[in-house]
Amino acid sequence: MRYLALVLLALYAAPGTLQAQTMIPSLDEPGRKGDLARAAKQRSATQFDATDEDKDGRLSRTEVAKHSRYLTDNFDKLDANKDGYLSWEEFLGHNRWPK
Ligand SMILES: [Ca+2]
Ligand SMILES: [Ca+2]
Repeated sequence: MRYLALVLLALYAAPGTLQAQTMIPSLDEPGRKGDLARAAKQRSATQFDATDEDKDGRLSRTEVAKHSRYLTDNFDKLDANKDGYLSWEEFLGHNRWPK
């Protein structure tokens, strides 16, 4: 489960090209693609919420360091607006799945 989420994250977080964005199925897409998107979003949300210990809706470097090697190693790359926190969208690497 965790592995799949990371693979999806790694795939989708790859340099945020327009193409990568459009490859992400939207949550209301019917059928298998939508099912996968909804399941992946659910898993991502669970991981995000578990990591967001102070529940301020964003992930600090400290929170990330306790929970994810991947996010720790890629923090600077993922922190698109360089505010020192990962938002839900930055965590996902796209903005097609509103939280
Ligand atoms: Ca937080
Ligand atoms: Ca940020």
